Order: sequence, then structure tokens, then C-alpha cells
Amino acid sequence: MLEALGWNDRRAQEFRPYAADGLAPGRLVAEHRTHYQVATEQAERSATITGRFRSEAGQRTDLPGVGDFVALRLSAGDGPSLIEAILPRTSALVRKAAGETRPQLVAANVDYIFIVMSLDGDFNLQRLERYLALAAESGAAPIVVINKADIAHIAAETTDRVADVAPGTPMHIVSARSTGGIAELQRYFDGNRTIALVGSSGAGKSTMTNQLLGQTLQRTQEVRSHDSRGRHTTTHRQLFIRPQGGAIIDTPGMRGLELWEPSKRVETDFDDIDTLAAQCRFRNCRHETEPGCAVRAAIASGDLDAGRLAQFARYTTI
Ligand SMILES: Nc1nc2c(ncn2[C@@H]2O[C@H](COP(=O)(O)OP(=O)(O)OP(=O)(O)O)[C@@H](O)[C@H]2O)c(=O)[nH]1
Ligand SMILES: [Mg+2]
Ligand SMILES: [Zn+2]
Repeated sequence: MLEALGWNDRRAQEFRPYAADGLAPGRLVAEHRTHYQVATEQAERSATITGRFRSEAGQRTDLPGVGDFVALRLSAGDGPSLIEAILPRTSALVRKAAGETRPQLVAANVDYIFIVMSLDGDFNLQRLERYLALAAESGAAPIVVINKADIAHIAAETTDRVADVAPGTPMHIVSARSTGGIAELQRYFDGNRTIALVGSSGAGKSTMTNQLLGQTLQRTQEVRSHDSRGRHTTTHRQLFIRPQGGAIIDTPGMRGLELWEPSKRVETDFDDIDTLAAQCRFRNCRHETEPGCAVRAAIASGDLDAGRLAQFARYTTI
């Protein structure tokens, strides 16, 4: 069981002192408001952290997150087990939401990040660039997955532009709904690897999760027909164990990531700016003083609120 989750000799070595202390190994599969869910050799356990663990954590990212390998003090009765330690992370997918100074751990110990974009209204190279930057900082390898190949033909020019933005990054064109091309993605699980899916709401991450697992475990929902935007169906990150080995982490589309903290909810989808930026003279325009900047032109003409650009500028990671 733990092996399928990515447990190996190195992990066993790291775990030795905890084993000597009577702790059990596990992998954190979900984070809820009041508790965590942890997969162990026997079963899934609900778990919490000790007050000391919480007070010793310097940053929010020092707390356990989805994908972490942890050392658990198993509860004898019905109560939750206690997470006493986190094993060293091999990678950490971290994002900083707009207007927030504290970074948030999206997923830990991820080998591949599938950046899912769909061939409806979702396709957006600027957003791809932000996801690539996020992946580059994480230590996991990005894979571009272009979904919904059944509804639109992808022009060679489009794949060339993706290759420009993401040089050397593998690209797959698939249809999660009709399963086209999904089989070629299964090899990323070889060696019990962990894949995290990121991308905007409605891109088809949960549909793909179900296909890759061969089971319908995640709920999916139609996108809005007038603008192809998703409905933020997935509301929390969850790690699933693939029966044949390997793990997959489905995440909520961008804005959904903020939902767990409603008071701090900030608009983080910059489609308005992205659309304008596509018309800037320079592809790497920072919308500061560059000539031919369509974003500043829209602010000057009153079509775009200047506050939106400020918000966008603060939004450093994605
Ligand atoms: N035509 C077509 N539709 C697809 C494909 N993949 C997913 N969809 C549809 O797109 C809609 C959104 O899919 P989801 O899997 O819920 O999208 P998501 O990325 O998980 O969205 P959030 O959970 O909101 O972040 C659903 O109606 C899916 O059936 C595909 O390959 N082709
Ligand atoms: Mg989803
Ligand atoms: Zn510009």
C-alpha cells in the first residue's frame, strides 16, 4: 500500500527514528477544516497535529499538506491520530494568492505537474506561463496537457506557440471525455510517481483524474456555455491512490483554491488582463512603460480598472 503511494528505501531510512519511537508512516491525502485524512498501511485515518507542532511551525507551509509523508501516532480508540513529523519534501508546489503575503502549499512530493488547458475558451498562453513559473519553483517537472481535443482541432501554429512558451516541456493533446490520448499519460505513474493536476476551473482536471484512475471518484460539472468558464466544482485538493501504483492529486481550479478562506477571497483569474495582454506589442510586456501596451491603453480609455492591474502585479506566482 505505502509502496504504491511512493514509499521507497530512502523514505524507510528517513522514517527509522520515528519507527523506533512507535510511530506509523502515512501519506496525507486530504486537508479539511478540522482534520487531515492520512492513508496508512492499514486504512485511512483522520489525523490532527499537536499544539506544539502548530506553534513551532514558522510558516503556513511548514504545516502538513496534501502529498506529505508523515509520522503518525495512531490513536487507540475512535479519536484522531496525531501527526508528529513531516518527512523531507522532494518537491513543494506553493502558490501565493493575490493580496496574501503567506504562501500556501498546494501539494508536496509531486513528481509531475500536469498543466491542463482545454481547447475551448480556456486556452491561454499567458496563464500557461504563470503555471510554468509555479512548476519551476516547485521542483516537479511540468507536462503540458491540452484537453478537449474532441471539440476543436488544434492548429500547428498553436502547438508551435506552446512550444515557444514551454521549450522542452512534453506536450500531450488528449480528450479526457472520450479517453483519447489518456493512455499515453499513464506512463507518468511508472515507478509509483505522483502527478498533480493544475489548471483553470472547467479545464477537465477531475474528468482526467477519473479516467486515469479508471473509476469515477471525482464529481465533474459542465462549463458555462457562453464563456466556457468552469463552475469551481472541485473545492479541495485530494490525493488518490491509483490501484496499479502511483498517486494523483486533483486540485480546484484557480479561484477555487481561495474558497477555503472566504474572508480573504480575492479574484485571481486574470482573464480580462490576459486577453488584453495578448494584444500588447511585446509578448513579455510587463504593462509598465513598454510601447504598444494594450493593458495600459485599456486603463487610459476607461475600459479596465487600474486596480485590476495593481492586483495582477501583486499576484506574483500565478
Ligand atoms: N468535450 C469535452 N469535454 C470535456 C473533456 N474533459 C472534460 N470535459 C467536460 O468539461 C467539464 C468540466 O470538467 P471538470 O473535470 O469538472 O473540470 P475541472 O477542471 O475539474 O474543474 P474544477 O473542478 O471546477 O476546477 C465537464 O462537463 C466535463 O465533462 C473533453 O475531453 N472533451
Ligand atoms: Mg474538478
Ligand atoms: Zn502590456
